[in-house]
Amino acid sequence: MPPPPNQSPDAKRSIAGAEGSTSPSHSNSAGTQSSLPIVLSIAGYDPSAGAGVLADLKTFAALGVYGMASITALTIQSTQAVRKVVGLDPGTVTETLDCLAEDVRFDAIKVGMLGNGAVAAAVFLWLEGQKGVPVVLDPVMKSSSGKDLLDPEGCEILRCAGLARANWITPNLAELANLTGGLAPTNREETENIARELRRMATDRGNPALKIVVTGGHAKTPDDLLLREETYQWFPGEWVETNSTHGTGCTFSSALAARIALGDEPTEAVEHAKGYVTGALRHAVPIGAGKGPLNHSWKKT
Ligand code: PXL
Repeated sequence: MPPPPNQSPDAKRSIAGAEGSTSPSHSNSAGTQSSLPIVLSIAGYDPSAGAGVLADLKTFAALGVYGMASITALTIQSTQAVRKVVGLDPGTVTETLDCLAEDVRFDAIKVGMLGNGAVAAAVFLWLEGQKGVPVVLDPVMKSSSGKDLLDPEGCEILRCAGLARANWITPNLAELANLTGGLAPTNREETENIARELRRMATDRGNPALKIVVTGGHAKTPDDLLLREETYQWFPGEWVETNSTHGTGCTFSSALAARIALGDEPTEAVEHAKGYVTGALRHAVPIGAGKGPLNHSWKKT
């Protein structure tokens, strides 16, 4: 049975939560009543809540969408390092996703850490049943402390099924290099060239409309590049001096998914997501002895 519609898909929605409204429904631009957009995160579990589904849910709440989360892998970690990754059984992941999809229709889906090839294959197979739902793929491969968060088979699935299905992909510089099989870019021109190569790979897989956001957060000039169709657009970033950077990529991709669900145009969505992450970095306070989390609730503080 198809799930009930939540709201008209193309309605531009107000940001209920971010504006402080507690109302579960609000008017869209057409003046009709619509409910809260629903955004699903398919990602890993970080018990320190800086990254993974917990960070995603905090981001969704801050940006005024209703978040759901299906876990792909457990990690054993604190702010200091990832000690261990425990992948979930792919059948459990599919069952969870089916269970949710029988109940609601998603306005956007964010895919983050997948852990291994078996889970990645199950997720992209399931996504075949989610036609028309925008998918933001954060191609998570390694933790900032250097632990593998995806096995080689999983990386290959990102390059094939991932590039074929995603509407958006948000690699950082290292992930861009890994996906395209080369070196990480060191300047804007190289970033544009490698992003073009990634787009060519997506086009070869029948997906020329893939929007690529290369996040430069790890560079001293943390500018982001949006490549869509043949157009390159740079979003200048502000360097924030802080040790609280754990989960920056997760937060950016889930903020992007939230803004897409709210009806933003691509440029607007990237601007809003980047602004949200910058604010969350600027308002972060030290937590733990390692790389601490962002302050996801900064809009309320
Ligand atoms: O930041 C990448 C990342 C994504 N997802 C989970 C993580 C991490 C990094 O540690 O633990 C669950």
